Amino acid sequence: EDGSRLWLRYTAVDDHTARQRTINLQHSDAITQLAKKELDSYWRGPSVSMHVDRKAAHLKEGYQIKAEKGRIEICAAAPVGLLYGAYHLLRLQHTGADVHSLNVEEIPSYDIRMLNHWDNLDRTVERGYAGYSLWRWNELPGKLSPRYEQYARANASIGINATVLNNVNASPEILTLDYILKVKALADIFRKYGIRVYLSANFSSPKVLGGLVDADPMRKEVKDWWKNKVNEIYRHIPDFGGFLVKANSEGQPGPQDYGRTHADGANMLADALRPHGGTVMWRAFVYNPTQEDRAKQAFQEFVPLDGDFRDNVIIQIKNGPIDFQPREPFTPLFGAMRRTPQMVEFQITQEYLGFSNHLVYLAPLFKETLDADTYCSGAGSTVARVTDGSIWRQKKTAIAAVANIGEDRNWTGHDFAQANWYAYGRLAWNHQLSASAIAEEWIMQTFTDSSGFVKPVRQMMMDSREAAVNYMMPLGLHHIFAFNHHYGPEPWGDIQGGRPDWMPWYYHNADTAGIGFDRTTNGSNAVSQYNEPLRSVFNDRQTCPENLLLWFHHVPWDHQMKNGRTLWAELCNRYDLGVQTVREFQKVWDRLEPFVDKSRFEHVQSKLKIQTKDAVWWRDACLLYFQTFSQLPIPYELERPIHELEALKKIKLDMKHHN
Ligand code: BDP
Repeated sequence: EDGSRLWLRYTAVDDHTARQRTINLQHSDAITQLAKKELDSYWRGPSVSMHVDRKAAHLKEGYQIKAEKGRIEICAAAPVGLLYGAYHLLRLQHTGADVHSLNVEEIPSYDIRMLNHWDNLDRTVERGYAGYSLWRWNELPGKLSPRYEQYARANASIGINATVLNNVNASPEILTLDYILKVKALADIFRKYGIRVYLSANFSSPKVLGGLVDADPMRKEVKDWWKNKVNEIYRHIPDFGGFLVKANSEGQPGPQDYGRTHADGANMLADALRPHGGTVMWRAFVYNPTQEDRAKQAFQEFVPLDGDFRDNVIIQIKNGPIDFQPREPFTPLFGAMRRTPQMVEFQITQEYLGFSNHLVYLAPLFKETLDADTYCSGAGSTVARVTDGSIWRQKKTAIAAVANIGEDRNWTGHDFAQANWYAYGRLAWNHQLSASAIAEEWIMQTFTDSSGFVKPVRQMMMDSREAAVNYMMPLGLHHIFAFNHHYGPEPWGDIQGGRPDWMPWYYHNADTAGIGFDRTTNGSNAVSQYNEPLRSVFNDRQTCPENLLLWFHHVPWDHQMKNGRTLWAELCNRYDLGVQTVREFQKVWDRLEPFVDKSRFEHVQSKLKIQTKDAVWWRDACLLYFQTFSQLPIPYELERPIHELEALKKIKLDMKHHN
């Protein structure tokens, strides 16, 4: 057992079962054939007939399933809907559901349900913790790894229909003909699974590849270069999805290099893609080392451009205003641009959550953002509804997440990190699903359906994100990671002459008076970017949710929390609770040994050991360091630190960040 089968552990039906039922279809296209093949091989229930009904267009890529009188019918508006319907049936079968009486209608929450790979052409993966890239560029297009198809199947089984193959810090080389042909080879495999390929484009490509003097989006030569390039791509990949662009961000080139706006840059690409039906995902992850609070910059940059973007541009916005922290409020840009399609970008790879060493189930984090109310159009204007087209019409809706997939046999490094890929796909399909229900179906398909296993593991998963917040950055603390690799704690971190907005002190502001970032009307005034009532709620220390307190306020050490503790005592208790919760996870897991194969049992067991050690490291580092400001004892009922602060400061991890 090496974890490579993910949640797809269907066992082939025997001849006898196969003779009991038929799988009928009225179409012979490749996708419908594939749906039939999956059911022929693994379906143990009643006979199934599948048909495409073009009149059922409201289903988009969704489907209806009706089961009655010993027959099942799947109806969809497009063949891919039948494939998703087939996987729906197999999921029901493997989670022990009744399949004899069904009346299901599923319509996806988003049109484009996308993974972003931060994979470089040398096969390193930026922020990847599961080995080298899956894409063997050196072997493509001639040699095709069997994992390409397995990857596509896993994605299709949860409804993912789009993939960006290369890093947002994009090498221009991806747009050379050599690479286009390699990409085509992958696109040809993915197509059968309903997946379209997209690429990250480097804004300077016309200069670097085309030899033009610049990449100014208002110049005719530059526009023509992109048009020709896009036409060339579509000649080889007729269903190419479009471009993802990181521009004028962290050193990447962009339209502002030529005094142009983000809209000018995005529109130029949108115009080149439009005749082919392609889309531009233009990222809002922009910030500069200025006096302005980093958390405010994307909003300031993009809101004035509302209405300036073509309708095949979608602004791709990270869930939080800083950067995929263990907890952030939602980015206030959501809902602030009424005439511009927006989409959420999540991070599945655990850059800030213990890499592939920590068990952190991310669905609760994803849900927290999707369910957050922006109040942009009255109460109930959640981020989910702002982005899924139900508040403001948009031509196409989308959602993206940075993948955690690599060459490791188990795909994601940690066996439980598979659940984050799975959960993202399920939520992209249906953002109404609960984190707990998704965990449960994942566990049943990946391990076993014994309730003696499912219940405690589901609980452990559901508690895991809050545990990580507690032992890393409770009460709204953020970005106090070690420089560059972002694995361990480094609240003391400071580099002479380094960018302030990359230094932990910029974010925690600890001093003898207290700790936290004052983003109130007296401070950076980031609260003003939120709609009422949030603005007032966040602005007042008494009403600000305590889990975001130090995000919005600089709070005195003796501030009284709702439970009566002082801030300092609460901070100590939170860190300690994080450690104790992970110790509990170890106990839970060890007890479950009889339910799990040896290799996955031991693998997870050893990862939990690392997680527990790291949690203690985080707690000791943060409390000992912050204690130098608070000058207060760690409450005596709590476990004592086992490290010396000076020794912790000397830890240098050999983790290079490939950029
Ligand atoms: C940060 C990562 C960096 C990415 C950047 C981005 O540290 O490696 O390039 O985000 O999203 O989280 O562009």
